[in-house]
Amino acid sequence: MARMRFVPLSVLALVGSVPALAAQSGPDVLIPAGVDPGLPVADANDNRMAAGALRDGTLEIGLSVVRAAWHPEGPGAPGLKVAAIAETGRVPSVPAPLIRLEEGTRVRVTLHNELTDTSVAFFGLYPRPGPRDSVIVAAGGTEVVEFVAGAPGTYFYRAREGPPRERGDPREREQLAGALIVDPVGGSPPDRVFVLNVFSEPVDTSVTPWGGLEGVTINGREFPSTERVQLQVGRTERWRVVNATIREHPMHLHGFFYDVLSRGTRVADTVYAEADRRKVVTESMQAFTTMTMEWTPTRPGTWLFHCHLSFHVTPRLRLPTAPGVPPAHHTGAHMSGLALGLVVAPGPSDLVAEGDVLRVDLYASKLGDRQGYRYAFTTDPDAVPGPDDETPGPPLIFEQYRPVDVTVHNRLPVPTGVHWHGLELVAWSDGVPGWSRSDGRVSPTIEPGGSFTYRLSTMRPGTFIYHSHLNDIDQLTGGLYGPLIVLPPDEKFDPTLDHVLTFGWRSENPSKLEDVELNGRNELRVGRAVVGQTHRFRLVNIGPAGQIYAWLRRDDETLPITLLAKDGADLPPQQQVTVERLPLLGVGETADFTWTPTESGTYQVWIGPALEIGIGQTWEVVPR
Ligand SMILES: [Cu+2]
Repeated sequence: MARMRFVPLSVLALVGSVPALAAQSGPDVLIPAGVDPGLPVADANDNRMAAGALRDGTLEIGLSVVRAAWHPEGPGAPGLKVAAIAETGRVPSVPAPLIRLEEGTRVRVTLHNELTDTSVAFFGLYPRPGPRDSVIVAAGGTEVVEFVAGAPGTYFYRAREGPPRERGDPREREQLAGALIVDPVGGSPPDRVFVLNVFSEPVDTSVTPWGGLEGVTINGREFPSTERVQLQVGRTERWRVVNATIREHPMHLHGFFYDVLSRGTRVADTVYAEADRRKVVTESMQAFTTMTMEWTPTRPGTWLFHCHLSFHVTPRLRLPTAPGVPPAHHTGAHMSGLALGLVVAPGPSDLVAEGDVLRVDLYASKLGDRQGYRYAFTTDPDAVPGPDDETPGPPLIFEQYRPVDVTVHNRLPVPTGVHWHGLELVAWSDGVPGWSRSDGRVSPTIEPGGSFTYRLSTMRPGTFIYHSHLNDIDQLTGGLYGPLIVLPPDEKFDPTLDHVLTFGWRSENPSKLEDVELNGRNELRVGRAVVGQTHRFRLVNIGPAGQIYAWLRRDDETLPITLLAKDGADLPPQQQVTVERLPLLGVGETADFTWTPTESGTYQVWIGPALEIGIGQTWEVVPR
């Protein structure tokens, strides 16, 4: 059996992107700060107001494509000269104007292409469920599209400049996209609509430092210029999230779980029956998909909802202040891109604590041995982790409801801060440096030589993650992460039956096996199992990007595994099903599954983006 293989193609498989094209018209696209290019300025669109007007039962909307100045980082910051969509006669916006109407309503959209040098193709203006359709508007031309809104759901429409795209040239121009919401007759419960848009030139330059010009936005703005969403303890939120981009985004909510009520594509929306809803802290949204999520803030404080892909929240996304000048690193603004700040007003907290506080010391240390420089967490102040140690950070195993004070001692040459991913905890301990706050306290940036004590709550048994939330690309690929396991009261961790598999990257641009790791290694110790025993695997994906599967295999055959939990929450019984492989797991996601061998022999647990790409662990199963 081939133990492992890792081919250069894996870069694409992991990043889910394409190689950057050569810069084409960068200087013509960038608007330096303070320069007025004489174009209409595109508004950020918060999607609270729908476009058009009802006349005799028909929704009439005019949409115009115009050249505009778009400032993803907010007014006053540099901007981009882009095509943008306006409701005819109004200022253009990113995202494009919201189209929202009731099921069965007729809509007439008059499309004006005010660009004189290129045609524009519109997509998504058709009844759902699909089929896909498009309409091309000639340069300077007008077309009318008329259709009847179909099934209620969360959809989007978009436009594209120019002739049909060529292969290998995705031309990230998804600032020309907006939400299309169809409400049931009588309307929907109150909600918010958040649209993800991306403009990039060249394509996906966030994977290379200061490589190009990007606008990577939620409702038209990059963090920290995105909206501060104001929330109340106990008031349920219903959000429709539209990924109108060609990139994948694992959307992570800090401090709370959310229920996924629907998932949609370009042509259809699937509204889940209650039994099929998912409870998650991270939901991976593939290109051109939508979701509806519902959650209730049950604790006050300042939180985040963001894409967990490090390249989509890096300050590298910022536009250069002048051509050829790297973007400034604003003090305290260590994130950018796809992040929304959430502010839950003061109110009661749902946290429960039982028993004495457990005190744990965690040391963030620099290692000099393996693969160049590495960071690691250790719980032993004198330990110098060696090549035989597994996982960059040791599994932290806690008991449900027992409060834990973890003091992080920073022995690195750089500042850091630790996020307790998936834990429902007090906001000031959530670990986003300078951001997570409540009760007059804030998670700090822990400077070299400094320390900070986080108070953890362990509200549910399951598999979670702790990881640096500062300079993610550097610190996650450096190794500042580890698994965190919460066990029900009085349950002991049994390493013979309970196995943690933590997948990460050692390079921000992996091209070979040594650039990724499972439990800090490329090759794992052989596991031992006995026929009839049930083994639990806890898979954590905490690279800066990429998506992985898990398979159980024997020779060339894949064998079934049983799903148990997602992101730390046990699946409801009807979702604990047997599958041929673990569903695709994005970064910031965890999944637990079980395997009960029925026959002796040699098996393999395979983790990676494909059956040919990844890292396997061999298992020897002996008769009972
Ligand atoms: Cu993303």
